[in-house]
Amino acid sequence: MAEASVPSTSSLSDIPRTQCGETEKYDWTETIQTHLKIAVVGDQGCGKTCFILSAKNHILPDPEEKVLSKQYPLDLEMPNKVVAKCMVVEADARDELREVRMEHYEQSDVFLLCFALDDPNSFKNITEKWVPELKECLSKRLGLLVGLKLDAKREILAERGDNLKEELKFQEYRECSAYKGINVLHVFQKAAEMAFKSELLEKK
Ligand SMILES: Nc1nc2c(ncn2[C@@H]2O[C@H](COP(=O)(O)OP(=O)(O)O)[C@@H](O)[C@H]2O)c(=O)[nH]1
Ligand SMILES: [Mg+2]
Repeated sequence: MAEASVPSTSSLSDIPRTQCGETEKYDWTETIQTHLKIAVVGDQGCGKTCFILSAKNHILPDPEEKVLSKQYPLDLEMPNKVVAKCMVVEADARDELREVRMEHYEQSDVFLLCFALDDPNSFKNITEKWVPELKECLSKRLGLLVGLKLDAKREILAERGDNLKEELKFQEYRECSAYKGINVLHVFQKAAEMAFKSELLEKK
């Protein structure tokens, strides 16, 4: 896989912030010359790396590849063939890396809070670990709740995901499978769309 081209975590300051708010207006007819920063958050093992790689390469990721806390440039095709240039960050879930995560959160425009649909513990940790950690940032920015591993034996019903989304006041709840390539790109496109539309709304 194209590992060599992935920037390391140490180059946080190299990542351009979203400049969408600086443009006069946004419509879906111009290429977006900006980097929207999307943070992917959730328990170790819930499938974050495969989820990102699946969106990036449109292929089945190698499950043996261990990639931690990396940043991935991702060009997303939006309506009217507009390209949204995104930087996707996988937050390393290890407890001792909280400070690094906080630095990423500060710079992120939208958060994908992920759990594995076959792992109730990762679902529980959305409420018990990740939302409390993200609290400050989430009150100001956008959050999507994402159920990963849709192809695996489901332990969390879609209804529970929907209910949690309502309870936590997230904008969306989506489910996808990196293994089967189901819905993965849609989740990122939704995140980008929400972010750009909210920038627009703030300016009104
Ligand atoms: N069934 C299934 N397993 C997955 C999927 N995505 C990842 N996995 C597996 O879940 C484990 C953890 O995946 P990984 O992406 O490294 O999780 P991370 O620690 O959150 O980055 C690996 O064994 C993957 O093969 C998926 O879409 N379906
Ligand atoms: Mg990972």
